[in-house]
Amino acid sequence: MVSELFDPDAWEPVDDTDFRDLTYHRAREVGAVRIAFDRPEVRNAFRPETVDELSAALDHAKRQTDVGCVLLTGNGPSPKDGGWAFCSGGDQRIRGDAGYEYSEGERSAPSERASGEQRDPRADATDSGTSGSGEHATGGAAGSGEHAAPRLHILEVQRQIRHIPKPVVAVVPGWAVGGGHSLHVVCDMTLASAEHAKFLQTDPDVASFDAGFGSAYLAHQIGQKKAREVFFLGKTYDAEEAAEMGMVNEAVPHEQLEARALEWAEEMLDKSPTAMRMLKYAFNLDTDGLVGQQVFAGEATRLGYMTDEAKEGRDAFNEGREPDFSEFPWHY
Ligand code: S0N
Repeated sequence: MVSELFDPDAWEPVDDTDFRDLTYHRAREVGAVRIAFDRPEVRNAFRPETVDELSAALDHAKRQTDVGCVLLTGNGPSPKDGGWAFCSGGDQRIRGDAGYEYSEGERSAPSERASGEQRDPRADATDSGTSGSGEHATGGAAGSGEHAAPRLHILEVQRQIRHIPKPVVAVVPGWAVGGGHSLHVVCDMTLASAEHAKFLQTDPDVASFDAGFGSAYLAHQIGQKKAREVFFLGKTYDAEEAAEMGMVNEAVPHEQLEARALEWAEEMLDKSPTAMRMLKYAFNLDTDGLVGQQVFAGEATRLGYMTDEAKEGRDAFNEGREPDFSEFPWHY
């Protein structure tokens, strides 16, 4: 069983992956993928290997041109006590002095497994356009020994979620806590179980602090006073309260959570991919500064390249002649 809320008729596993801390499926009828934390016995806490796999799955999803939506969720319930979780943040049991520690001897190659190809990790840095943001965290560092260093790379995954050119929906069946709370914050939208979802920031209790999107962007969503309350008081909010605050889009009966998420995906898949991509990057722009502008501009460049005007510029150069732009209007 993948998860009690998982419908095996709606999904099939993505073939070329062998994740340990995640499950990764593609919808049979819709261009959507489902990425799920699969450590329910620890409320889906992430360790470095989990983050590597999540990064690889997102990178894989990014590259599927017939996939228009990513659902990010947590499998459950816990076999130990029946508790539900989206994600409870960094696994505190393996937190070292300089980050989260890999297991002894861990040398997984999730990005290569996910993409089904042997890929030079440096290739990402030269990806064209914005969909190759060069930020996927695994770096395909398999076998190189790079994994030996303690990591704090969930922040790189946050940037992947921001930059992947399609909506990412957090589907929250239970606890969203600490770094898990921050992950739901960075997702484009959040659906939450009316019965079991709980939102909690414990960062200052364990002396960690997401001083980026997890806090400052949260303040954009729910306001400064409320965001400070979330971190400074560490209150727990249910799905209805979180929806009222503006950090959850909809509270859904638990049993219907994943079906509703798939309906949302279907809804979005009917829309124009270009419009959706430009809108996502437009929404990001004001909070992402020059990086946001660069990402948006990359997509604008892609649109420009597709025009006859751009083709004339390219062809003139290749044919060794002066470009003739006279037939193209100065639109206003
Ligand atoms: C989630 C909570 C509230 C659930 O409480 P509940 O339902 O009472 O269950 P428990 O009995 O407490 O838990 C069940 C089992 O799960 C284990 N467990 C739960 N969470 C974790 C965890 N995060 N790490 C390891 N184990 C966990 C419990 O120990 C228990 O195990 P058993 O059955 O063996 O006793 C409650 O569990 C809770 O409060 N959990 C801790 C939440 C937390 O503090 N998380 C860490 C917060 N900080 C971060 O996530 C780091 C932030 C971050 O990502 C970041 C930010 C900036 C820069 C870098 C980073 C980075 O980390 O990379």
